[in-house]
Amino acid sequence: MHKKLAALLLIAFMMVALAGCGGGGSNVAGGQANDSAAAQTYNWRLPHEEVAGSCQDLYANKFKEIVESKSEGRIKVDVYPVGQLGDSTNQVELLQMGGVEFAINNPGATATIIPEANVFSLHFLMPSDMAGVRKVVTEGEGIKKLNALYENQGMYVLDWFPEGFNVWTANKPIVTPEDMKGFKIRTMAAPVIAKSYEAYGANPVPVPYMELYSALQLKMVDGQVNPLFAIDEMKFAEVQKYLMLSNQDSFVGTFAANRDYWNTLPEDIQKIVKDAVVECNQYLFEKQQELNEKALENIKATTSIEVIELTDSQRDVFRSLVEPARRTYVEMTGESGKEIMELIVADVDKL
Ligand code: 6CS
Repeated sequence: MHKKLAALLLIAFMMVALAGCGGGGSNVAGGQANDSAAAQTYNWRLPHEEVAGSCQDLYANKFKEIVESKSEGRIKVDVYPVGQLGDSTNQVELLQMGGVEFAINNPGATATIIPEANVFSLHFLMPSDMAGVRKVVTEGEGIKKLNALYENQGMYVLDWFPEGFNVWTANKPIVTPEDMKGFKIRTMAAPVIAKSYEAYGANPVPVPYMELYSALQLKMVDGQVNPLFAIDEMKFAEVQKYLMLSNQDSFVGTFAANRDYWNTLPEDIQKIVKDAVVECNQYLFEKQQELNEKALENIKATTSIEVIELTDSQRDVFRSLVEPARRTYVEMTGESGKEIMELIVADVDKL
């Protein structure tokens, strides 16, 4: 209760502070009203939680570059990396409340507000190749339904993009569910992520991303789960002994606007944004592959971590334990979540 109050106060404080550094516009966000619509300028804030050069940062800066150039200076975007405006949960609340115009988040951070977003935390649900994941999150029927739920919550989703497969790092080898028994694994704070690891016998612990390195170093947790690029850039491999290429689920990012602000934008500006997003999605798709490949090479070359590639039959044993998490997901989300999950399963088959 106190924590929630403190978080709301923090967000209210940040919204007041941000009102000073944005465009100083007349409504929710930073659009400045000038004499004519054509002369109107826009100053947008775009926070994300990753470090410079990461997937979300590359996406955000590509977006900035394109919209600033296409609008011939009418749009200015300020990118706030590394959770400068708060951790992923705060960022979602800021976006919902109009404290920022745009933000990059991920379903792990929206899963308590939109339980259906937990669908991406279900293991072995999405395709086993990134091109397939990209198709499901950009062209599928399931994602359309999910986007409508984001819109009900004040967020207008513009894009989803894959950032790579999630893999495990640990202080011991993990190749069977037996190895997970009692294992303290740091996960994002989403109920279905926790349930998935509990089904393997592990003890999931939520820790903010920015505090994870020290939590691993101080052995407050035994391991964690993230894509390779994050493990490399956040230096988690320095403080872990084993890296398991487990690929049980994929990490996807969400690029969204504050819904009410989005609805105030004229069509030509919305078009610049929508066109930019198509380019950013293609750009990031290539970049995430490059970043994740290079990350693995770099981790091998610069740390003593032992890399273990799980075999198909080892992954199948984990796959056989996914039912409790799927049940929890359906219990939490009811018909709407069930429908989204079934649509995604159908999308996977079709796409
Ligand atoms: O594990 C996390 O919390 C985070 N992981 C990534 C790859 N991006 C941001 C996110 O919050």
